[in-house]
Amino acid sequence: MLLFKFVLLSVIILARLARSSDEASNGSLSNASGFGYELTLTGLDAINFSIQQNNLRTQEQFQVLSSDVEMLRRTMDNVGGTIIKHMQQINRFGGDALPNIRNELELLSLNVSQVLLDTSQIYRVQQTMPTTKMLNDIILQLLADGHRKCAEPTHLPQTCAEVAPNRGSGRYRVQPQSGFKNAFEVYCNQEYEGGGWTVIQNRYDGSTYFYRGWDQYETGFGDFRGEFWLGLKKIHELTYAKPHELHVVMEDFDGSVAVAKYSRFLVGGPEEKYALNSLGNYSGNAGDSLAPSLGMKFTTLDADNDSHPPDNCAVMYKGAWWYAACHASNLNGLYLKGPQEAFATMMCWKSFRGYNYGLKRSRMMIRVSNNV
Ligand SMILES: [Ca+2]
Repeated sequence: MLLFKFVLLSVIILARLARSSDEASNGSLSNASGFGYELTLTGLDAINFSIQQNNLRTQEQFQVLSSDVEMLRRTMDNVGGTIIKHMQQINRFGGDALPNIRNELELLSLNVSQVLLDTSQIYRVQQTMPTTKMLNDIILQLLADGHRKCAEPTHLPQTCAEVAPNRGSGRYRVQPQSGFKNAFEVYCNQEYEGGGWTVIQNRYDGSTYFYRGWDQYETGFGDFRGEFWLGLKKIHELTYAKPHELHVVMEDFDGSVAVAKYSRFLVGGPEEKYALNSLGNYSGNAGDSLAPSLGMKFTTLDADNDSHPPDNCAVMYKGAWWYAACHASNLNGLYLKGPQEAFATMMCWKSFRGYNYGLKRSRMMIRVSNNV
């Protein structure tokens, strides 16, 4: 009974621990919540082990008592047989057989007392059995809950800015708005200007084809280890969850690097055709060739949302962009190397190398901005 009370008390304490751990994970999302769960699970494992041991002991005890009862039943059968034998002796020999019969009866009385004692013990064990099973069920349920909660990610960074700088550049799962938006994978650049940058576009050798349709530009394509486009939906979610700045870092085939910086980069949602709703202030040495795109919807070869009535700018200039009628930059255009006779169909930035030059490298990176 004492053991039962101890186990029940432990379960209550651990349930409270689990609940307070829940509250912690909903609140500050600190490491302490994970630690609390580990503590809870360790405690639950210990109790579960203890319960199983107790259960085993009870079952063993029950088996021993059952065999004792069986043995006593046989003894009583024998005694019954002996009484009948002595009754026959009394009938045959009279009072001479009485002392023997009295001894047999005393033995029988002792055995019956023992049987009664053992039976009441068995009854008590049986009474505790459902309680043990009930506790086992509670423990198993708590353990299952604990394991489920541990399997779920308790905290993902909202953006690359929350990834510790010393973890280096690479792929990370982010959740722009905790508990509301879906989590997804991004590539974080941790070297450029202090790190914390989410790369939304990366091109440097033309290995990935960029002249693609709406669905591809919406969901993203390419490979984080190489060239890629992150995807308009993710860019929208990131820039709406928190204010972001945009840096466009470009390089030509002569080794010159130019940067265009925008203080507030904001891309609308699907109902706005991922319009470029804000750019903020421009700075840098590449010149502002994104200005004509401000307020424009995104256009792809199969979705004409530009302000050029007769034609689709994406088809005319072999890219996908926030075209107006049509552009001063075309960073998703064809990968053509250096000077070209072709006009503005390549990956170009008008104020850096003009409309007839295919750039070597283009990287568009966004980072949470504190200057808004
Ligand atoms: Ca058009």
